[in-house]
Amino acid sequence: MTIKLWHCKDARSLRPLWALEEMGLDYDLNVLPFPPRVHQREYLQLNPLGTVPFMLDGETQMTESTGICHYLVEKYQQRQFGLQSDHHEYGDYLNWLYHSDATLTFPQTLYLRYGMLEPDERKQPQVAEDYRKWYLARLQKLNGHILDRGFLCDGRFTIADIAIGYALYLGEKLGIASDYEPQTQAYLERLKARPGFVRAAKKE
Ligand SMILES: N[C@@H](CCC(=O)N[C@@H](CS)C(=O)NCC(=O)O)C(=O)O
Repeated sequence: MTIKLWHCKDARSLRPLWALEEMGLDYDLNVLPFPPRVHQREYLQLNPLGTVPFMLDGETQMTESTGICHYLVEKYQQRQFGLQSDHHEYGDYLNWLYHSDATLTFPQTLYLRYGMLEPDERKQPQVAEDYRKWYLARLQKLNGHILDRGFLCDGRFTIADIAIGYALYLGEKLGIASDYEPQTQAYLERLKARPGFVRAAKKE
């Protein structure tokens, strides 16, 4: 049984795609036009949310990008990319995983929608600007943490770096990265230079 992943270029599905490449697991990739609920209506039969990622692994269906990365670590015993519950940084590791989407990607989607995707008459420049600033302010925790570290947890690369790194990468795609602090920009560059990231980006 091969893992199947549905993905759109530069979308949050890049998190599990990157994780699969780092882990060297077999998978089938389906790349969809964005947004799939408009350009690929039949996708809604598979995933009624119409969002990416969607992952199928046997009977397991998942729609949360960071949750899929966590699943892959545990299900496929990819322990070198995660932390176990008896590790003293385990709480920190989980916090970064949840932080990645609930705190960082969330304000970016409002910036993207009301600053870029909506037709001109529905654009909301004030909302876009407020959520751009909101996102940059929420980077405060990362900015401090990464000052004297190469990676987020345990001094090594884990899926926490994939989850947070993707949020930084999306910010770059949205043109917000010029406001990143130097240590945060350097962290993003380190992550993008990884062969696993380069392979994932090519598969898009
Ligand atoms: N919390 C989910 C969000 C998934 C999501 O909203 N994905 C966006 C792309 S980044 C999407 O598919 N949008 C298309 C739409 O809303 O129709 C995750 O982290 O995977």
